[in-house]
Amino acid sequence: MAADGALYLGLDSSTQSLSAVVLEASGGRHRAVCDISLSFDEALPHYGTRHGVLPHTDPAVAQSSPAMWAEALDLVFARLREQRLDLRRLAAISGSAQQHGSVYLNGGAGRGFATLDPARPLPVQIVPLLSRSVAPIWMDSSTQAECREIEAAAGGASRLARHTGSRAFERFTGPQVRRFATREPAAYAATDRIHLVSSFLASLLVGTHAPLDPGDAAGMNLFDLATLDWWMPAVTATAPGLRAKLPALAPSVAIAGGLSTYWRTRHRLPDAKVAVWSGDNPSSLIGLGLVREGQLGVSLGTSDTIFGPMRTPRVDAGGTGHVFGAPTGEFMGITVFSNGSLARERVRDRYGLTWEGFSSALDATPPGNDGALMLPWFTPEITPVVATPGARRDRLDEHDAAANVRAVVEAQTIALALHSQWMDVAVDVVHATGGAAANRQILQVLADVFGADVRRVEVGNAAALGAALRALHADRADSGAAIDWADVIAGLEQTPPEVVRPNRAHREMYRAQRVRYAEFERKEYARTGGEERSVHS
Ligand code: XUL
Repeated sequence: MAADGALYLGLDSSTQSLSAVVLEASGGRHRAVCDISLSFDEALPHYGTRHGVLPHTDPAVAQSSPAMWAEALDLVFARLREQRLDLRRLAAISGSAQQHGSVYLNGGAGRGFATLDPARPLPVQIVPLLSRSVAPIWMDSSTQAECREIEAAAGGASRLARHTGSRAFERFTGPQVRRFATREPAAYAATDRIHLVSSFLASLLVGTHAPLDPGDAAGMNLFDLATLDWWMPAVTATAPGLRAKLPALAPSVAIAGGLSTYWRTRHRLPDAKVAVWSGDNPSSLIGLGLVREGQLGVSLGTSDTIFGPMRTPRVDAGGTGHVFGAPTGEFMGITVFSNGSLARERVRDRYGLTWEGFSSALDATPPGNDGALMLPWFTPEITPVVATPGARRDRLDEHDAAANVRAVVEAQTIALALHSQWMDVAVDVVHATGGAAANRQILQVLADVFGADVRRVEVGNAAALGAALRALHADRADSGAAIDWADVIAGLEQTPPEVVRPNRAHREMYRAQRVRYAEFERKEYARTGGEERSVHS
């Protein structure tokens, strides 16, 4: 058992901000005592990012700054010191970061990490260690050619997906590395180590090259989910000499090291353990309390996302889903839809409604919408891949505001169910989060379509909270007092979630509606420019 009053810090370096959540453990329970966030654009304007991204003339290119992430880490510790926390009680730290982004370091990095001078600012010490000043991030879509080349060289999209959990995706690290190696061969040759954002930040904390966990490594198109090691056919297909430049791998529960002198001296911190970092999606899984197969998470935000633990790494033959490692040591499936809030807002605005009006429209219309259907592709969609935007309607009057509101909500929910079928999970509960989860009528549709209880889980920052819980879990395991993930989640003090139960009759009706929707989607997809990206090819 850790001493009562022990503190656990979880960090999350997302696209736009760095967040920190501190948990205090006491009597087998733990509660959040601090939750802060700093926006890169606002706190560090000298890097010139917009929403955390560096400006670029090519709209397909999205890059950010490793020096900025490092400076933010320093700044967040300075902010934590202002929080009236007794940081001498800090037992362990873990973290997560936006997935897929890569940081390129030269041969001096190992020694550089070990000898950071607490008297000097971090960025000026980090810049000389970089072999590439910028880091490509997950919003980049410039690597179409590299994706095709890697798939071809690794034996096809299907084989790549079977091993790594995903066909080649533009934003994944492997295609990004290939582009860099091809376009800037000298800088690639000068690269000694390629970190993900998560392992780069963990390395700064421990003062040595930190390992990658299976959660984040699986976002690279390089990692074999079956062997939990690099998959050499993909590594070889990606870039010359790449194997030697990849970080070590370690289970999510591993301790990467202790907090280095830089942090202990500069921020007067104790010799806290640093647990291996992970990607923000695996970390959010924990933050939302999803630790066993059967639980699903649905995040209704800018994009809609469905994800959940899987005992074994089953992959999506449809080519849109991903499998990552889960912090529990098992796996997680995830499917992302680009038409989330954007589509809901389009419908709301088109009919001049407020959100209250949107809810009233749902109340005023029958579940199943008298058979009216919509395909909610207001902007280009990624699940399924639809390049030509525009909503499609079947037996739905475009002028009927209420029916269109119900149609968009039912369409999005049925799409969530259809495109998560590949995970092959018997769903017993759905944890819903994100802005639109505040709408009870939407949660009812979710419960009816999935035939499962829906719990509305509202946490400030799920990824940072998940990282703090991971720090606690790793510390206990390292101290010889391991606790089950279910107990870690049960021990978290939270306001009890709102629970919405499914209606049996509606569930039956939605089963039939789902078959019609799938048929409509298949037909429209084929007719109006679905892009052929199945891994069956
Ligand atoms: C997941 C993905 C995003 C980033 C955002 O595949 O690209 O969710 O992790 O932070």
